[in-house]
Amino acid sequence: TVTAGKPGVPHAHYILYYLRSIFINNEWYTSSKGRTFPTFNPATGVKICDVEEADKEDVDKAVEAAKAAKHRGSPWRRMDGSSRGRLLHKLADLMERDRILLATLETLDTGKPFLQSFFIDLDGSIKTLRYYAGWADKIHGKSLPVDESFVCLTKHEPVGICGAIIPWNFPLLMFMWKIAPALSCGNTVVIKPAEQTPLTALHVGSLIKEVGFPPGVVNIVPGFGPTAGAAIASHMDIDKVAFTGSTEVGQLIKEAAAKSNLKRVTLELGGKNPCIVFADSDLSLAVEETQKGAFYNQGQCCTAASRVFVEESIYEEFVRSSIENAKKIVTGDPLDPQTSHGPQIDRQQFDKIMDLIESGKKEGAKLEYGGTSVGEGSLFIQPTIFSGVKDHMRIAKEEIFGPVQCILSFKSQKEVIERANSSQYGLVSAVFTASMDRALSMSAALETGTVWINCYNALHAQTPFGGYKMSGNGRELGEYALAEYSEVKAVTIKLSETM
Ligand code: TXE
Repeated sequence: TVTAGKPGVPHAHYILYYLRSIFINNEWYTSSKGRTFPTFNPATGVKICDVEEADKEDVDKAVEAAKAAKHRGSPWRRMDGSSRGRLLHKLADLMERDRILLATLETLDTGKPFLQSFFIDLDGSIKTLRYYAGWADKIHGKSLPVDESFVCLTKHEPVGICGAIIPWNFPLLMFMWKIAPALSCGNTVVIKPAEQTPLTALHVGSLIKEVGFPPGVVNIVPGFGPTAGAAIASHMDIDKVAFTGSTEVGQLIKEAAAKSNLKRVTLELGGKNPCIVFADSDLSLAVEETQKGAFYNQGQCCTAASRVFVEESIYEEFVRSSIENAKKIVTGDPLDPQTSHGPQIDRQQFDKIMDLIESGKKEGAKLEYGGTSVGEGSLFIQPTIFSGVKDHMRIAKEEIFGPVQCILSFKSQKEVIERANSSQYGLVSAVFTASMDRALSMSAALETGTVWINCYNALHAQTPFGGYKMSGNGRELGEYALAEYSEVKAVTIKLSETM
């Protein structure tokens, strides 16, 4: 065991100490296999530090801690909802206190521009905590009118131990999307950050301890997917697993859940999201929003606007304006406040994106802008625009997860609905039009969990988020997420006499 002193306001030595460790029972542990793994700054390729690598044994230890923390009579189990809410608010307060530190760590570990980390990731994370803090004492069942002389009450109880496996594109935000509703409902958590980006999660571990969450309520196991991740998915004592990542791994998670203890599963997977721009739309708004959708976070978003369908009559003008708009993007050092575009996360993702760009060129799409990497050996890819994209091309079908905007043209509303829906994915879509009538018919026709009208990436803690089809199962955020983290118990009482 590594015992760290009282955190207080974090200072450099303390941070370097705990950032390397596994967080179980509010203590810092070394890896039971004695292994570490490096985490790199993708903007420079320089190693930031080595982190203790959790494997199955460490996951088992974390699950034991989570089990003890939710046991009958434990402080967490006996805690009032309002007190749980206060702890979540206090965690949000400490994240506000450490906002610069967390945003800097997030930028170092992911390569995303600092101002985006500071304003978007931190803001979303803090708001998610506060939103679910508010719910903690408002989660309740119903009294049901049943036949004959019975009274039936429903109670919403925690599911138990919730496993969470999260990706590297929004490490802090995904951490909060998972733990905030889970804790609000009274569960305990074992969470695995992505191997590329463990650092902000570990700093949050120190804040969880400082806030005073009882030991074992949140346990953080940095490590790899096939080892620590698979151990969570197949654990017999984990009651639910929430996963965000690739569709392929989502399928493995569901299989592992089925083959172990039939734990509940929620999945937030890939997307190939259609944006439909009608000729009557505000063109500059549509250009700006669809491009933000395509390039935000270097295109590494499950919500990426990766199929932009533009009505034929405005197609050329739209492509021209998109190119002009892309010229304003500033690629560079993510810590520089001027920068709006950083590197991809790692070589594997970089190679996948470059391969798809090459396929676009080979299959006959017109490369209008970008299309190459920036500098020898770096992980930066220029924002890239293809026009003349056809539905059968790989870039129109596969999730690119990089800064590549594919612009297609369409003639009629009926046709574009068919084409937008002909995908295995169904995460988000967007419609740009001046007609609310058309916007509403389109929102009914599109097979996606979210439809944005005249906006893009408009995510709120209050609004449910999740996918149709192979984009996932279940919903995160909003009141809907509470159902994913609660069991419903029916208590039926026989009355001795009816009044
Ligand atoms: O994802 P993985 P990768 C998509 C995107 C990207 C592709 C591959 O298209 O190019 O997936 O990215 C853990 N059992 N998205 O390889 O592998 C892993 O350690 C249990 C979309 O990074 O799915 C990490 O914590 N867990 C996406 C998490 O799964 C396993 C975000 C995600 O990694 C595991 C990221 C296993 N067998 C990628 N294997 C989104 N929806 O936003 C891996 N993991």
